Amino acid sequence: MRMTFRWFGEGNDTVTLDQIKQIPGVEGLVWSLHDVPAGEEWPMDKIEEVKRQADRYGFHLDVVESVNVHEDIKLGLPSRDQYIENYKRTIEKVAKVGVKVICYNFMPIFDWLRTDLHKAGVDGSTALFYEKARIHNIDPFELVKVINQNSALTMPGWEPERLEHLTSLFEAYRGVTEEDLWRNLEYFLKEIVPVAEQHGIKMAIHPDDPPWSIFGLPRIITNQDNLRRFLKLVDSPSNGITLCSGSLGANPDNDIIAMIHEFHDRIPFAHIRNVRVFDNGDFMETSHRTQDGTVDIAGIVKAYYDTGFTGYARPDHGRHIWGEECRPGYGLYDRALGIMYLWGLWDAYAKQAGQLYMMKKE
Ligand code: DNO
Ligand code: MN
Repeated sequence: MRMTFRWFGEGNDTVTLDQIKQIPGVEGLVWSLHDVPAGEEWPMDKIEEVKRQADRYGFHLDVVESVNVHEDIKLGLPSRDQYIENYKRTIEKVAKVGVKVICYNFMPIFDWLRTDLHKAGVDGSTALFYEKARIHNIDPFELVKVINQNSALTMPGWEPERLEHLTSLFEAYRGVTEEDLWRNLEYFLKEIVPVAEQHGIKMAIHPDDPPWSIFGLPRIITNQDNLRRFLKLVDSPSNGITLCSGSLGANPDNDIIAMIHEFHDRIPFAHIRNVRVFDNGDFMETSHRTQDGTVDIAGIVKAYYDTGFTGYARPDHGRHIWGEECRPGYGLYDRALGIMYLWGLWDAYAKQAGQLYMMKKE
């Protein structure tokens, strides 16, 4: 397991590289060019700038999260070909700074969605929260109004200019079925996976979060059967999964341990985090500790250990603790605690197997 930490870039993150450097066992930054709109080719000078920053600290940039997919690709519009060409050029460019894995998602319109970014827990921390009934009762065409009235309902990772186009985006998706989305995903993969292969890069799709349809939009990367179908669309090591235990874990029917055992050679990147799912379908993000949520983190780390996982991992979201002000879900403290929990589990399994090696005396 090669530990990484997501960093949103200079001036775009409250967490500094000095701080990340002191978290035990973190080798690399999970990065992106967050100011380049989806669909555009990434400029080489901006990529090199991140590379220089990482080099100063000895961090690798092996994992990009995300190169976002333009909506026209997901919609299968004729204009997709130009956006796919741009995507290929971006793959070629990030390969030049050593990238090995590109995380992306194929969710229509929204990335992860929550109803409360600062829901208070009993211990005084706050965390991301999803109230199922609230989302399910919203008519998509009323959504823009709701967002304007209630800033708590936000779409992280969203550029404001896209929000303005929400109504027309919903119009565009009218009548787009899950099967259409599968077809459009297959078309995209058949174009880009060969380019990724040529550059030694593994594409790694992130599951839908939450893993079910919202606002009537199709969502397909949601469960074990669909992940199996996904991997068969293009049967190549460069067509892989970012296995996110928190996203998939929001549906208690998902057996993430079984997924690791079935798909282990196609998981180049692991997001490990816990959520607590309530009986009414609401869920709250928690600490990484197994007992704090409904996702068996200890079992998941064991499954990675037992399958000889050598890919990249990161703690996914964390709570906001000790008064930290940060990007929702992306503070320093709880993610650092999460990393130590993951290492604790991993090292205990390694020790048990007689494979935990100490530092050599100099
Ligand atoms: C949620 C996060 C996601 C992820 C993107 C990847 O679990 O990890 O926001 O970054 O979906 O494209
Ligand atoms: Mn994730």
